[in-house]
Amino acid sequence: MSKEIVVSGIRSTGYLHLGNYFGAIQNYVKMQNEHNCYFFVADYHSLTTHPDPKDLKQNVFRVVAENIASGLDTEKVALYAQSDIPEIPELYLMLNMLAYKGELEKVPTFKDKVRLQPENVNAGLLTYPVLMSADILIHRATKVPVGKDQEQHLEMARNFANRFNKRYNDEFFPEPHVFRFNKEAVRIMSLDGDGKMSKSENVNATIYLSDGDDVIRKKIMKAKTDQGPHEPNSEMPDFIANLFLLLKLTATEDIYNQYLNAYKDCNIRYGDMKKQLAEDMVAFVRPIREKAAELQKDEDAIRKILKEGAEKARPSSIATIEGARKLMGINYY
Ligand code: AQP
Repeated sequence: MSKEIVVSGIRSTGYLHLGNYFGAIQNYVKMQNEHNCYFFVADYHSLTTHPDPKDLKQNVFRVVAENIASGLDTEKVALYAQSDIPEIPELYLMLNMLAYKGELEKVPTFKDKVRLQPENVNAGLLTYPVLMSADILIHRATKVPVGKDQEQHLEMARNFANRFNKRYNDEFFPEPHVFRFNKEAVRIMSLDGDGKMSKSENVNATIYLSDGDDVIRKKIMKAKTDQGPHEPNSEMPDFIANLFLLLKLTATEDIYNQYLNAYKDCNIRYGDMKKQLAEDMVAFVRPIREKAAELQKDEDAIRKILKEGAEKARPSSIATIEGARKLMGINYY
């Protein structure tokens, strides 16, 4: 039986963090044995914020190194740079003809960006979900391991696939769906309780896979807490639930349960909990950081990985574009 096709990407907009790890990469690693996986560095997507050309290569190479250091095996998956697959922008152009200004303007992530960078509301920002759809549909993928923040973009990818099918052929693109191992989507909040951990925002309250031991300790000790619950079994505010989530993801079950019970019984000591979390987090991040740093020293090896990744990703991209061109009537010779 042929393996199901999986696609997912990470933008080269900075240092990877716990949100990228637990929201995306951890799922990539779990999927790599059973699926036909295409994972890419979304360097075209990062251009919407006009990065300095001097930084781009380093950012792309770091994303590759941090993915591998987190357990991705390039013998098992295709790991490539989006810009090495020319069929992606071609499909993006085709899908743009099926995407409407009104629906793109309503996308919450677009509205956020308009608020954050009012001086640079470019067409690339507006059509971000179309490019993301092209990234996925180019391999006719069915499973897309992404964080909760990307669910609406996936819905748009399904809409574009269905519109194409309706217009040109009923079955050309399968519907892509969000995939995750646990029912609940993981969303890692920033430690100050203000939004999510992010590559380019909340940097002092985001834990990066490249953070040193003491930086991790300091960030965790400064995490937002409150007075603690006054009644047994109180509901947690979201910033406290986030600390418990991080503890669950990195500590042993016994330790997690010990603090959870203390919370339920109203005798939680956040200082102790943070110290525990800091040590578990240091132990979790350190091997990834060290391996990623080692990998980044050998640029030729990273170039080779990207080149081989593109070679693995091109055949299915070419097949999709040839099929789409034919269906659309762009076949003159
Ligand atoms: N805080 C988060 N919690 C869970 N999942 C997250 N992801 C990102 N942040 C969190 C998931 O990571 C994957 C790659 O994200 P991306 O690079 O494509 O873009 P993003 O979602 O915009 O991530 P950042 O890190 O916040 O980047 P910037 O600061 O550049 O905007 C996606 O699967 C995403 O769901």
